[in-house]
Amino acid sequence: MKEINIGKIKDRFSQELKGAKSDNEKKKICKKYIEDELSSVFVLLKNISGPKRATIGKDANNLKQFILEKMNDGGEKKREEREEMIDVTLPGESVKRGSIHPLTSLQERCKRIFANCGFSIIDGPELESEWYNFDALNFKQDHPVREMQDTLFIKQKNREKLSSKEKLLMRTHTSPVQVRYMEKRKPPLRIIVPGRVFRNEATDSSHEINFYQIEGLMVGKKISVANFKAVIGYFFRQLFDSNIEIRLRPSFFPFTEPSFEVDVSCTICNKRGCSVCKQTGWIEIVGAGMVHPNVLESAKVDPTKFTGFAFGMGIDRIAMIEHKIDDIRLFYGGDLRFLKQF
Ligand code: FA5
Repeated sequence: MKEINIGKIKDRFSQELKGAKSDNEKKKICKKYIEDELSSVFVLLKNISGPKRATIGKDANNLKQFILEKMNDGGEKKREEREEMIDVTLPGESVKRGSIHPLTSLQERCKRIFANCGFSIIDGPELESEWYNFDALNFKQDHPVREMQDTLFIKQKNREKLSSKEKLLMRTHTSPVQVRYMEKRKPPLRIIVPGRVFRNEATDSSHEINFYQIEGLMVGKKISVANFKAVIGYFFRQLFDSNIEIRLRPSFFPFTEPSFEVDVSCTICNKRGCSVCKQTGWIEIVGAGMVHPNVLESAKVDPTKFTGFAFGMGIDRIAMIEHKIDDIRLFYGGDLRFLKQF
């Protein structure tokens, strides 16, 4: 009986395949080896017995697998080539457009309203000194009133030996810019200061550790609470529709005397009470008052000649009222499903 040598068949196959000039020719060779050569090997195998039959059978099957893989090679390559081709007739991918963050657009609108009443827009540093954030604003050293605003202090070497002008913190409000500005410019003056502020406090639906304020300051001769009421009333009428109600409540700030807070009726629950307004029907938006004489003096402004009002309003809270958003944390979560709505 003719000796079966699978190794030799494989060599012949490889040799022939090398000489093939096209995919078609390659396919034909593969087919020939599977259908003719290997088929006759399998027929011959029937007459062999014992371990020899098992070895040849295994080798023949491996060769069949090898030839089948070679046969698919051409097709595989073609598919890859097809995938690499660029179909210029396909429609292009649409570019996803971003949108302006609701807090940014609200801040821009607020700036425009105040600018229309003659207020200049001023900037100040977020990394502030204890002097401007507290001392110059009549927050007495070691007085519990400093705890009104939980502060993020900056770690500094030998901090206890530094003066309050050198000790650094993240500003807790935009009010330090009042003093910074009055040191440089003399009254009459009208400014607003939009900016980011930081507080070391627990967050909830209406409190964040990082939020935005707009500070307002108007100083001149005979400036009174009546001027403040007129300005803030005008501002809210411009910003909201007339359904919004506003109320002034007496309050306390070390840097204003008298001091008050401005509340706006809660649009989220229509004054029925909800988690945002803490069931009161009102949301506190603005802290304000007549600039304390000590603050004017800190900024070298003569309190016997000039008076003024100041206010600080929370932009985030206004945005919540405007868009009926019941959790301040949504502004900072970066969830595009939320942000895309604006
Ligand atoms: C102040 O920050 C004073 N500097 C305001 C001021 C300025 C008073 C000038 C007098 C003269 P207050 O801590 O109340 O005050 O904050 C002012 C406003 O910021 C609040 O009415 C509220 O709208 C907003 N606000 C305060 N804390 C938070 C917070 N954790 N998250 C979001 N908004 C806040």
